[in-house]
Amino acid sequence: MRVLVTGGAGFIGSHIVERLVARGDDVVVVDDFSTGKAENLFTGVDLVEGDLAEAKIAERAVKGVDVVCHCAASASVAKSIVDPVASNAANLQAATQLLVAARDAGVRRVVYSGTAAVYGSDLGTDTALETMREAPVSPYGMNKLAAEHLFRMAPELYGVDTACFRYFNIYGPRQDPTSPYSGVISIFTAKAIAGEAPTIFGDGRQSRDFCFVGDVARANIAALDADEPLAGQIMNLASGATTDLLALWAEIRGLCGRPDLEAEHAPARVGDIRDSSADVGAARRILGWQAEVSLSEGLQQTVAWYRAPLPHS
Ligand code: UD2
Repeated sequence: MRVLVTGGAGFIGSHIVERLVARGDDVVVVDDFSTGKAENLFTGVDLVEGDLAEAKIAERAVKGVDVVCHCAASASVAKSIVDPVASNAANLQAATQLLVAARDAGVRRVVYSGTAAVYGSDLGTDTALETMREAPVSPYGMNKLAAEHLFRMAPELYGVDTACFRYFNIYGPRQDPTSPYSGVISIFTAKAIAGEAPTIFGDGRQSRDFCFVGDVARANIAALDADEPLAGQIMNLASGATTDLLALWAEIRGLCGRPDLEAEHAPARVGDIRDSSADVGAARRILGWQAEVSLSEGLQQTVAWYRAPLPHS
């Protein structure tokens, strides 16, 4: 099977590529290296370098391809607020261009990496269910929701089967800790290893559903492999368990051998949501998928990788 992974040099995309290569699929990656990294590429994988929002890049990428995992995105909420035009291009225009190219090339299925940001901040303490009304509060969430709608319509309009994931807080090896908006686990781990105090925004009692990247890659493969049409169905991808930041930091500093390292506290981030939890029934019903890696197991693997990033080929 020839599989295109858009954003395949990025954090989540590279984990999908790793699994596809391991089982002998023919893989092509399209990446513009805006956040992807050359060291995340695997040997034996074809590369199309460029911006998927350009028709000729999308057309080259889908040539001869059976199925697609669409992971390419500009994933920063904060950056999208500063530059909504760039977010629109990376998150919506690129998706549209990809879908048109996929339709014209006779691609069988596209699996879309969407986001929990589509739910917005008015969930309160409710558990996010795919049927709830979406209310994004950033250009990022809005663009990702619009692209999700497009992929939901694609089976009907274009005869391209699709599945739409909504990722919660994904973490694991290869997540870049260097931006202030990097995932909190990558930041806390890098800080603990360096013996530096991280900053906890707010009282640290806010909670998130953290899901290990290997589980996310496995869900993508299950969607690629599904025998039945997936017909644009939406599925939260999350572990089904939540943790607050104080407990998270306690676990990470322990694993890093810094049990006494105290975090600094700063005011809560503007727009930060208090609690984020996911209903995980849809992915189980549709794909038979559920998260398998517990937070402590995933954190161990993550800490080990940040201590000694493994080269791969
Ligand atoms: C996640 C997604 C985001 C969007 C959003 C939707 C990630 C990395 N981001 O944002 O793309 O989908 O969910 O709701 O998955 N924090 C600290 N100290 C730090 C960094 C973060 O206290 O140095 C806090 C932060 O204020 C927040 C929590 O940790 O309360 C998680 O932050 P995050 O940036 O990892 O993810 P989140 O949930 O804001």
